Amino acid sequence: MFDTLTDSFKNAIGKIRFSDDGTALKKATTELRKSLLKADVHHKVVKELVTTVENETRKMGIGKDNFLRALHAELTRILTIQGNQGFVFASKPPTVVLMIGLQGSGKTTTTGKLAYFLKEQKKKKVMIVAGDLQRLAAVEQLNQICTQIDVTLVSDENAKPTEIVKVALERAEKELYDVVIIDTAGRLAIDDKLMEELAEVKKVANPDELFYVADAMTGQDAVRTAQTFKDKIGITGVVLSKFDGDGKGGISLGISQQVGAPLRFIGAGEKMPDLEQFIPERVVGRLMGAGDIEGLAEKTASVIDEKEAKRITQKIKKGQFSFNDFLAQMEQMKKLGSMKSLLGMIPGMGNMAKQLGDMDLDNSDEVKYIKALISSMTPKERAEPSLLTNSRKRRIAAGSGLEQQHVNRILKQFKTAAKMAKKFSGKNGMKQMESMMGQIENRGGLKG
Ligand SMILES: Nc1nc2c(ncn2[C@@H]2O[C@H](COP(=O)(O)OP(=O)(O)O)[C@@H](O)[C@H]2O)c(=O)[nH]1
Ligand SMILES: [Mg+2]
Repeated sequence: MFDTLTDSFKNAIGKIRFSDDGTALKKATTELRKSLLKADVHHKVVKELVTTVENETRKMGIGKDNFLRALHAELTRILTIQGNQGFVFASKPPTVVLMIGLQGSGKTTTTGKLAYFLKEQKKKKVMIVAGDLQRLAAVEQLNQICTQIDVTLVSDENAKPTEIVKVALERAEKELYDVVIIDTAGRLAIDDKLMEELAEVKKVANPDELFYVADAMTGQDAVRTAQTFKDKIGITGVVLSKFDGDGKGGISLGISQQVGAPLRFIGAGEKMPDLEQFIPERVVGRLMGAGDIEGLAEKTASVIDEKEAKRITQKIKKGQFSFNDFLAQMEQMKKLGSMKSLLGMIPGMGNMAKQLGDMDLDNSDEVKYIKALISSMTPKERAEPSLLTNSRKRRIAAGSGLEQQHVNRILKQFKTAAKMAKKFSGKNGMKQMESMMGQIENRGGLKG
């Protein structure tokens, strides 16, 4: 997710080889400045960061460790803006969130993602309110999202946004909702009449949070527009959407400072799980190549049922991993969002994530074939892969519409995977895994 930025820092750090070497420090800061600018970090932010890092390193004594220390401190400082971090619940529920921003910035999608995050990871009762009633399509879009993630939607195409909000809040209070997220109408550009309407909605909603959704692809434009929203309505947090489309990611470093409100979430994909909390401390770790173990643990723990995970681990250890377990695992993986974003959180795996690209578990052909194959098996066959004789394989091939050879290949892969899993679940499993990954990376086996 922060590949380009992480590379920038790595390159700069690499320039400092010896202690007390002023020329090396100059080289490092020049490299840092150049690559940050190239990554689209705002020039003022770059200047401040580079100057501070240089001065602080000199003060502490030139050397790699002190350079790293100074960089760490400065990154933390520029990312930490006064205000809430991550998602903060109001002392008295429901926590009311108003989503604002330009049309097409990703408000509606982010509304759904945020609801999904709160429901799945924080186990909260969430309501979404359709405050964008200008377009029928907008309500329909929210309808689809809410059905998909199973969250209550309050909407009424014949009422004014302020009326809907009033009704929704009364209901939220009565039915003990934890969070109410209000999606609002888009504006193509700053428009006085719509701003007034938004101000009215704000008055009625009395929100705990005003999240400004900025499209990362529009870069500095998003930041400039934020200022107007801030002056006219107010902003308590920024959500950066479409971060997956912004190859450089530099905007994430400057936006909190520039808008004067903390960056709270990053959206990196069109699917509901593609939203991550932006916690400065953790992000700095990732930027400096140390991974985000806390973030990963949080994300995994919320979707993986602990008991189920234990059960599966036991089965793997005994070599009893079945097709049913495989399907269950696939479902859990899907909830975790893209593989790529997960890999990026593991220390040292950032490079691999970059090479891997996006593995789409929903739409990959291979996954579709495997599912077709498994659904053509009898329950007994699913539970006991060793039952699969040649005649059974022929029947399954016919049933799933796959070639016999293809069926054989998938089954063989499955067997190998189950064996590997068994091996890795043993005592030195993690070590073996690491050495294997190392080999792959060294060979460049994942490139292309
Ligand atoms: N790739 C990608 N697309 C996104 C993301 N967030 C939103 N979109 C897409 O951007 C378009 C506009 O989003 P929408 O939520 O309707 O914007 P709104 O007008 O502000 O409500 C839609 O096609 C979304 O699927 C994201 O994080 N990544
Ligand atoms: Mg919308």
